[in-house]
Amino acid sequence: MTDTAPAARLSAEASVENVGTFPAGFRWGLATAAYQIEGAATEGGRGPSIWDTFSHTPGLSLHGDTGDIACDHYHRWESDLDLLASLGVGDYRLSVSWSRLQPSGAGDLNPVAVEFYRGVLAGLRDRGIRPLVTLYHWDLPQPLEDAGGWPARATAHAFADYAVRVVTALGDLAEDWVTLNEPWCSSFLGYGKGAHAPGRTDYRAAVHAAHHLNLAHGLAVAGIRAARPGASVGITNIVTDIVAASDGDEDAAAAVRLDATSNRVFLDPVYLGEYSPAVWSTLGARGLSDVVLDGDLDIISAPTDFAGVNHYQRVIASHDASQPFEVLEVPAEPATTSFGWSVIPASLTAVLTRVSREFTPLPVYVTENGASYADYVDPNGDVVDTERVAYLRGYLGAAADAIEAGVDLRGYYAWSFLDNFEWAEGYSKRFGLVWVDYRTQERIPKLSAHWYRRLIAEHRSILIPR
Ligand code: IFM
Repeated sequence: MTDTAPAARLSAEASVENVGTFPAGFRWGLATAAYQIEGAATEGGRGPSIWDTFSHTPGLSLHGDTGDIACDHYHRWESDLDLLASLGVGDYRLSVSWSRLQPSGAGDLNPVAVEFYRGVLAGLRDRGIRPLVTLYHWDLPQPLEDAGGWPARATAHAFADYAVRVVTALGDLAEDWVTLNEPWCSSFLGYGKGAHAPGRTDYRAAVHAAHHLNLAHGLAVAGIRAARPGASVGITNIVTDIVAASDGDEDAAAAVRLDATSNRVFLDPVYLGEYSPAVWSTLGARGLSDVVLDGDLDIISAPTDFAGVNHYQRVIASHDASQPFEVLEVPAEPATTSFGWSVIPASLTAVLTRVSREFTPLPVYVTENGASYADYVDPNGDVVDTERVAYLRGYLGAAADAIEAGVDLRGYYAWSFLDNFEWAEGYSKRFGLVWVDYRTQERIPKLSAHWYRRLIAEHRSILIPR
């Protein structure tokens, strides 16, 4: 990618200077997920996942959008990897599709899918880009949902079996593995609120799903360790910055409950080997005590190599008896992304320092952070996303503040490499540093892509030793 018009428009406030100081070896990356970019939903032996079913159900995804074609990355992966390399990133977080690799949810992997992912991973290697591979980014094979989905304990064992097979088949091409992406979304959004696949609205089932996702992670860690002793493995959780709406006792208690259901139910068992009193008091009688068996917490807390943190929001919690868990949550102000999410960089510093101080001394990666804006192609053919540049500048500065405060932060993967299928919001929300024209599949690096490339180049030359 050459510096063209947008790069020339990098203004003083968008300069890459003074963003912060990052240690030697810091991983500068971009992130995607399989269902959001691949398309080719019925090709190469791929079977349906819960997201195919959900997005094809009238009324569930905006405008009826589906991931059938998405960014057509399945057919365009080589030119996409060229584009990625041209952005100067040394690291790329991708996910592999369970329903492509193991369409029935059991048994041998689909050789066509294995060949596809081996091509992608070898392509990254050939371009000098280090992959971080997520094994589950929400695309549960539909047959497993039909058999009970994540509320069923058997799904945890199915995931561990799948994970071992994948790491065995691909592990010579990737060292770094994330078991699950944001189990909060898979459980509470998918089975409780019903806003994500499979679209169920049963919070008891959601709590069962949360525990079984935690168990799936722990079982997979053990299996991966046995199959590939050299692999580096962790889990990625979304960590939300939660603030009580007032000093009152009721709102403070609501904030504790929201923290229990958003953060602690996933962070506690993996890093502390327990569900804390806040989690038990919020979720014990709402389903957790139904499913936690002797020995589960030992499995779930199997040592990992790093902690993945996805961060998007600060939310304000207040007591409201009509809401699930009696908590009303609203985005903090300023809520200026096109999703209505807050833009408060200090919340990233807060969650990183919290994870590091309260939960784990492990190296931390920001495995996702980014924002959707109402980007458009201007009459010059450019996408001048100054809001996203300001966002990245602010949040990377906040990441540097966390390092300064002692967090062992080793990398940052901006969400996302490409505009893509934003789940129930379809194609209406653009998070990419690269614009995708979904009609022609043309890619246009936005101003933010030029900025990020320049930032990476600058920071490579002003590294401080760790
Ligand atoms: O697009 C998603 C991604 O799949 C998971 N984390 C949040 C992103 C933005 O909503």
